[in-house]
Amino acid sequence: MAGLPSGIRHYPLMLEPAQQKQLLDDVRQVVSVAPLYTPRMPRTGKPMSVRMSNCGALGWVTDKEAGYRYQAFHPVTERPWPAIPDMLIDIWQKVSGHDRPPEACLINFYEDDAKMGLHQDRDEADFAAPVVSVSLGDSCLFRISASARKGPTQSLKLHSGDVLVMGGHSRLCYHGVDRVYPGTSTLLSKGGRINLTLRRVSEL
Ligand code: MD3
Ligand code: FE
Repeated sequence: MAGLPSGIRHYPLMLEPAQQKQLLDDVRQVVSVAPLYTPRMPRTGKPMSVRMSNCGALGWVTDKEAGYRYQAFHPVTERPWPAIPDMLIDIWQKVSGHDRPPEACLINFYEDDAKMGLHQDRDEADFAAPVVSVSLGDSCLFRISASARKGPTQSLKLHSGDVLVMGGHSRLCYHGVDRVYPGTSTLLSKGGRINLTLRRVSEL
């Protein structure tokens, strides 16, 4: 396959190491209020290997009983999500090409053996807005399909400080994380990978 699917943009090392450290501090502050929890698949209740939290007006959550959804409060503490850190709002303004600020920021934490199966992101009412993703910590092997159908895929390594923007035709492409590469970053002293995804959820 030649190049990335149209509408996807990769900004390698958009954040320099000092900015990565600042953003990591911000994320630590968020998860001190809104702790990482283990999400569960709809119906089966099978735990995901990635642990999650959120910041912003809305957060993406999943559990056995009610499945995938956005809600304004943490599923365990039942407290509202903390605000999205300014650095992430600035990144969204630089790269999204969208007038309105992000409503949701999903925080995914991958330990050495965590992965995320191929899926589409379609729990948002507004597919006109892109999804903006920021990676911190260990590198990973990311995989994305060529179109909004299951079919040929291509792989891309994502490293700490990389930003990925999925807009236009790429917004509904299947994608996932096949593996994390332990020991590839010193940002997190105990290792692991953090991915932050910024989104619009509601229309207009
Ligand atoms: C391509 N997260 O949270 S980020 C997710 O690295 C998710 O944690 C992965 O997939 C992670 O839903 C991938 C990059 C990403 C995010 C959203 C996309 C790629 C995307 C939406 C459409 C197409
Ligand atoms: Fe996704």
